[in-house]
Amino acid sequence: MLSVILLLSGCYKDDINDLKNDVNNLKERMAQYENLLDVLNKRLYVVSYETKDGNYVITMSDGSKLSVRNASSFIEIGENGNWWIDGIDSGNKAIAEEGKAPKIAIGQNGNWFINDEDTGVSAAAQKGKDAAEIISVSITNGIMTFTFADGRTISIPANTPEITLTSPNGGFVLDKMRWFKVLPQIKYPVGATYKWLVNNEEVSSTADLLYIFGVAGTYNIELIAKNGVGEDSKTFTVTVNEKAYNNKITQVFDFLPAPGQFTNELPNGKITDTDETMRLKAETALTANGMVSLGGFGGYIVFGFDHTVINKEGNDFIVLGNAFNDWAEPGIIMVSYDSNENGKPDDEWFEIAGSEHNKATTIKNYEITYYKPETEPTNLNEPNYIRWTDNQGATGYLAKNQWHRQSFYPLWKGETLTYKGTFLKSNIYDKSGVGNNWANPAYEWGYADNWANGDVRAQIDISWAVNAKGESVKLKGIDFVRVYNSNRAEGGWLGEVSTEINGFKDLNLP
Ligand SMILES: [Ca+2]
Ligand SMILES: [Ca+2]
Ligand SMILES: [Ca+2]
Ligand SMILES: [Ca+2]
Repeated sequence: MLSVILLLSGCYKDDINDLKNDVNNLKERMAQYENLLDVLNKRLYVVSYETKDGNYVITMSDGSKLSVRNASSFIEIGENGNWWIDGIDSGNKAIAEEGKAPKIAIGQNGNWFINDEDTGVSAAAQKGKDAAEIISVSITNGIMTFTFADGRTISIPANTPEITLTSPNGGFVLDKMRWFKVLPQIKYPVGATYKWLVNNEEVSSTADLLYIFGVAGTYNIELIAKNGVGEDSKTFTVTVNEKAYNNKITQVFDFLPAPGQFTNELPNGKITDTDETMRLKAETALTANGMVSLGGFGGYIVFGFDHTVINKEGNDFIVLGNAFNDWAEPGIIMVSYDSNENGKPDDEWFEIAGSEHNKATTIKNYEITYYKPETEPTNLNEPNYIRWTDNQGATGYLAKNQWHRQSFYPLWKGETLTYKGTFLKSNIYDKSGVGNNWANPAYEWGYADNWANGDVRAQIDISWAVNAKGESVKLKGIDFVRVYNSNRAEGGWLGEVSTEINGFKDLNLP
């Protein structure tokens, strides 16, 4: 190759000397790049460095020495974690997934190649640009950075991540179906990836572990932290004890029905009641397998259990209601877990996205306001009973019906009540055609008080949960459930569509 160039050039001696010098320069530069590449590819780390005759001599973890004086083309790890070449994002990740180091090489055309792909960036010196001197070497957070006179830098991981994890003598002990949280301290976390193994099965890829054991036993846990330099790991054991739980609602945190024919009846409500006495009444009813009604659109309840409901493969729970053939009163189910560990439902909520979630007729962020009637009507079937307006520009009245003589408006509340949520278009229709037999067929799946409790379509999979942005989330378990009525509809003498709740069944428990 060289001889061909020399023969073709066939020029004066000076030119040939210049050319020789150029070639020698190129060779030197290439040798320096080869050294750098070697370091990057082998994922070595720096043990020491010194300055010698204007060069930086860096001793690597395998004992090899790297001498760097200047460079005119360089590689660094950018803030986005990609390899950057001469200030250009190559689009290739520097921190390899699955622990596989990216392959970096100079190709036959003189360009940088990453994972056998030509980046189109020349590794050779750029014309008219002087080679820059290294002016400083620093180590911060396990990253060694060489800074050149022109401000450019090369960064190399200098340390393996180090895990510090304090586990009690004899390991961790807890009951089954409880959150297990481990927050290790990581020294040199830059660019580190994590792997948590429970009995050799990978369960998490975050630095912290949030896990829940469904079955009693002894478990081996391992955390592996890895970066380009190397890896550290820690192992410990967790003893999970057997424990008997109640398969039912054990706590009601919040209860506010919307106006409806069972409001003030299921449970009983009086003008002297408060939010707290009503919460307690709902809790008393539901912990004794009684029933509460949520009233018209938006009426809600928030409840919890004496254990965490695990998201296992397939369906996980049923919110029990009183749906029967052709009479569904679908409630939207929200779920949450106690991420701040205070035992209260003040954490992020996720909606169980049932069969209606993405339908064109579904209205997200629906709001309805009900107005307290000034007096109770003398007509026992007063059609213009409780006025409502919504944020879609609609208005109307909830009708009174003779089967329920009490006030339909929550007696312990003020002049107006506003409820928010996702509005689902009701399936209600007049089956008889003459107004004496109404049907509200169930939605396909994913709601409360929709299918009969024994029907598999009443079962809920926690994996259907979505966040406020509508993105699917894979929760490991839930501690809290919120149900609200999703329909604003009336079926003649049957009254308004109002979700009933009379319990909860965790499909993990007997
Ligand atoms: Ca599941
Ligand atoms: Ca909480
Ligand atoms: Ca009802
Ligand atoms: Ca019902």
